[in-house]
Amino acid sequence: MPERSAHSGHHGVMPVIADAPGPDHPTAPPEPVDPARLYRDMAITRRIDTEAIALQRQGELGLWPSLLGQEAAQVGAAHALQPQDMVFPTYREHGVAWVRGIDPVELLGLFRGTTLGGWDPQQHRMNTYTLVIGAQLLHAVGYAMGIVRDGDVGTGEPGRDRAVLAFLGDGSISEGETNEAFVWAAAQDLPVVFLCQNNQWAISAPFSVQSRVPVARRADGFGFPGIRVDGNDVHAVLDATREALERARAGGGPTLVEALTYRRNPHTTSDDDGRYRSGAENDRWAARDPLALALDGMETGDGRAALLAEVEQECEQVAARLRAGCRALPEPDPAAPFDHTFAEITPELERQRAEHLAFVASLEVTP
Ligand SMILES: Cc1ncc(C[n+]2csc(CCOP(=O)(O)OP(=O)(O)O)c2C)c(N)n1
Repeated sequence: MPERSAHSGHHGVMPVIADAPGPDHPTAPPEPVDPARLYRDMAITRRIDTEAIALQRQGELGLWPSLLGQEAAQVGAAHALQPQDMVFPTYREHGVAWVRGIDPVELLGLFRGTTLGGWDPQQHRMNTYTLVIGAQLLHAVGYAMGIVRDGDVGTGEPGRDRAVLAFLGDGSISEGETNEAFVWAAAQDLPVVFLCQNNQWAISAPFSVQSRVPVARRADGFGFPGIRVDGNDVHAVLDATREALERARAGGGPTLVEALTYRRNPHTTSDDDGRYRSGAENDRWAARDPLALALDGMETGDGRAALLAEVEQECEQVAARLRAGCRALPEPDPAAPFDHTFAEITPELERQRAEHLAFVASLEVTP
């Protein structure tokens, strides 16, 4: 498999938005990412998604938000990260979690109702999912302020300068929190990259009712660069996000990257998208499948056949682990939510906890 040469940026950038300026400080040329690695991560991400949908259908999960079609946007963006960077996801970033080294079994707990989190955010430098639209962007901005106060921006020391990558959906741009986060990031020149996966639907609300201009153009009004890329082209997303993160680490402030893509499955397994969109639209996007596009750019022949066989085997292993791991997820301790509310529990919470535990105990079936 030939190494793809390092991209200098702008590959697949869509011709809508003025380009962002280059990094304020020169940085070392980025390491090329092996296209085979990108394909593998996208294929495994898709398999995690498909398997989780099957688990939901079998009653093992209450709900699953599918990412079908958004693999390139997520895997491309995640590969732009340095280990020391921090990620703030929504609830659909399964591909980012995979690249960040999170065991996919840990993604399932939230949707099985056994945990409110699932993994250690510090260990993986990726916060847990949030279901509240836009909330994570204020957390991201707060975290970026912390990075500045720690002096970890613009030092030029590799491994020290850090940035935040915060994910949002197109529906999120209508939220107050999102706009507050943009204002604050701009006002303080914070090291944060906002990555909007514009999958064109906020459940049943089409993008046209959210905005009269493309997402990326909104950045202009806040005073930082906005870049729109083909979100189904993994290399385009990687290049744009890498450039934006490098600028952020170097002290060049925030960027909004819009990855234009499409969610080909319903919003979640509880949604019926046949009620609000056409199969023809879905077909048009299926023809621009991110995995197929990534393969198109690679060499054909024995190398490709070997890669596909290897990836397929790995997908099978991940899927088997997911099935077994899901059923083995531990039942939550009913006292846990009380234990994590305050550093010290209050008398009122103590009373509520006792009442709650007595109620849970009353539900237990005695032989
Ligand atoms: C503050 C808030 N308002 C409303 C909702 C209900 N809700 C859940 S998902 C969603 C649509 C989100 O769309 P988008 O931001 O485009 O993300 P996507 O699901 O398409 O990835 C809404 C309105 C919510 N979870 N939080």
